[in-house]
Amino acid sequence: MKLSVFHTPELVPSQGLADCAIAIDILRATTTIVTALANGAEAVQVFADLEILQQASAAHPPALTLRAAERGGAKVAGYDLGNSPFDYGAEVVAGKRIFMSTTNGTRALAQVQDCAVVLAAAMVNLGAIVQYIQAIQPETVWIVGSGWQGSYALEDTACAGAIVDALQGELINDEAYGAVALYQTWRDRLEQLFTRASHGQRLLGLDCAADLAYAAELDRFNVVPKQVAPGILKVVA
Ligand code: 3SL
Repeated sequence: MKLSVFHTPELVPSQGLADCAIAIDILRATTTIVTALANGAEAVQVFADLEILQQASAAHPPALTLRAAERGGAKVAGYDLGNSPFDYGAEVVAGKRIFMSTTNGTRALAQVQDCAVVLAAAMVNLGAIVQYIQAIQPETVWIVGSGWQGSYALEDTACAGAIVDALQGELINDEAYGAVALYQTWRDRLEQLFTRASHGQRLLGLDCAADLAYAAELDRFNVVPKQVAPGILKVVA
């Protein structure tokens, strides 16, 4: 198994596709997507653009629809949900389709949506993702961090490193080695790492300390979000 890590969606090769792509946005989009699906959401459908989200969600039965949007860490006015995993309890999301747009995480998913298998990973479902990859044995795997507006994010790379570390495949690029080293250095202090990260600092400024602790928790859920149609993620049966 050939494992490549890309720190941001912009660094994903423009030529060729991987057999499997894993998108990561620890703070907080993929942590929240995993939570929504674990709590019974029918699907999460992701959009880079809010206008397209509005059009697509208008065609879905209103009683089964929730609109979620975040910009700059805050919920966008007029939307049902923001991007905190604490917004996505079973009493809110069960049976609903979440139409979601976030600053970076949904862009990472969009960037790899043509790969044969597309998954969303976070620390909260790390073990489930590793087990799934081990079961399907793709030849090439891209692990893609969302970063923050085109730049590197420590927390996404730490999760990428945890996945590479567990899979023990062939490391294809320097980023994969760097990611493993970062994870091995911080594996017992992930919450501290997230607190030092620039986006962690941004979220602390928005009073989201609990979200950082939540995102650092390993294996809270045994759930694998998988793309079933472009931009639509459901739980792997
Ligand atoms: O950039 C994103 O996709 C978000 O996860 C950012 S935030 O954590 O909601 O600020």
